[in-house]
Amino acid sequence: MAPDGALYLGLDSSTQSLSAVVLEASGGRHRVVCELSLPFDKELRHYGTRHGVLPHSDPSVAQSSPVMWAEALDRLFGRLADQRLELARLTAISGSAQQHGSVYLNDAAGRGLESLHPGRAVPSQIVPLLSRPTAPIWMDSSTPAECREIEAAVGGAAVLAQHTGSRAFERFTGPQIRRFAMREPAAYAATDRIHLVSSFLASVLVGRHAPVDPGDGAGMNLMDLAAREWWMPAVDATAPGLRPKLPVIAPSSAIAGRLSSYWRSRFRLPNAKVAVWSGDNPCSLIGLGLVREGQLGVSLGTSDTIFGPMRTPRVDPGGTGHVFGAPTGEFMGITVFSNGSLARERVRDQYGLTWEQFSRALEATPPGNGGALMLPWFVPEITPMVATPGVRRQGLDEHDAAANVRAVVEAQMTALALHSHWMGVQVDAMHVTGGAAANRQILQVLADVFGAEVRRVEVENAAALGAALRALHADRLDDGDPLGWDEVIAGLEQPPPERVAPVLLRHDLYLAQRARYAQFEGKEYARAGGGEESTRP
Ligand code: XUL
Repeated sequence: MAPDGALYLGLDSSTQSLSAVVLEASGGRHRVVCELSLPFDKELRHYGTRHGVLPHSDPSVAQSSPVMWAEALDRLFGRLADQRLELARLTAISGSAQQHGSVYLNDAAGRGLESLHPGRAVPSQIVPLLSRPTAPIWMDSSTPAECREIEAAVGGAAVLAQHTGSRAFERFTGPQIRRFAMREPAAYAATDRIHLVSSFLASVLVGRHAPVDPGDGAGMNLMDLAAREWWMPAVDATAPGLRPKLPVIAPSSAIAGRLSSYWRSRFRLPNAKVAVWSGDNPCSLIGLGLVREGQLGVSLGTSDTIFGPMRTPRVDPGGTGHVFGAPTGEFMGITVFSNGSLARERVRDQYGLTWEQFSRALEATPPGNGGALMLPWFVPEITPMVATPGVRRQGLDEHDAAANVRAVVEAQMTALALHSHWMGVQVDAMHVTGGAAANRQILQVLADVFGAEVRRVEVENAAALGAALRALHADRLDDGDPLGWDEVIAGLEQPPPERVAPVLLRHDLYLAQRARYAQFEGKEYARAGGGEESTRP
């Protein structure tokens, strides 16, 4: 049992913001006592990001700034120190981060991280440690050639998927490393360590190179999923001399170190433990309380994702989904769509609507939309892979605002159902999080499309909450007083979730619509050049 009064901090460095959730333990239970968020565009304007991404002339390139992420950490700790939280009780910290993004450090980094000076803010001290000033992130789709090269070198997409959990994906770290190594060989040669966003930020906190966990490591196309070790055929196929540049892999419940003296002196923090960080999706799995196969989570955020625990890894034969490590030590299946809230916002803005009007438009239109369909590819899509964006409509009048609102939501929920079938999970209930989960009309469409009850937990940030729960779990394990994952989840004091029941008649209608949507998607995907799919597993 966690000591009474112990505080556990979960951080989430997502695409658009850095958030924190603080849990307090008491009488064997734990409850959220503080939630904070720091949006990058607004609070760190000097980096010039839009939705957390640096502007670039090539729409397929998406990069962000590792220095900005570190500065956000500095600011957030400043903000936490102002919360009257008695941070002397801070026992353990863990973190979550957007997956796949990579940070390139030179050989001064080991020493530099260790000796950050508490009298000077972090940015100027991080800049000299980078061998590449920017970090490619998950929205980048500039590496189709590198994907094909890596797949060919290991014996094909199916072989890569069998070992690493996914065929090669443009945003995955391996193809991104290959592009950098081939295009900027001198900078690559000057790179001593390549971190994920998660392991980079953990390193900044502990003052030395931190490990990667199997959850985030599986998003690299470089890790052997079963062995939880680097898979050398993929490492060799990716870039020359890559192996020594990769961090070690450690279980997500391991302790990476203690808060370095920089954080302790600058913010008067105790010698708190820092548990290994993970990706936002593995962390959301825990934040939503999903620790048993059969449970499914949906995150409606910048990206829309659908995921669930898996006892044993089952790879998607269609090649669109992924298998990652789960923080429980088992596995998780996941499918990611890049046209999440960005697509919903585009429709809202195109018709000059408020979110309130968007909801009313959903209410005012019939389920099934009179047969009208939309493929909501406002930005390059990951599932299915469509590099050149463009919205497609079938039987849908572009000038009809309400019908377009319903079409984008039905398309997204239908795509979630269509592309999660491979997980083979018998769905009992859907656990939903993310900004758009606040919209009851969207949840109703989700419930009707899946024919399952939808539960919305009130916590704003499931990934940060999951990270805080992981910190608690890792701390107990480290103290030789381990808690089972069921106990960790059951001990969380939370308001009961909002429940939305499916209307079964509508579910039948949506089943028929799903088949039509699949046909439309298949046709347009092929037209967009997706014929390459024949090379996929
Ligand atoms: C997962 C993915 C996204 C990012 C968003 O594969 O690409 O969900 O993790 O933060």
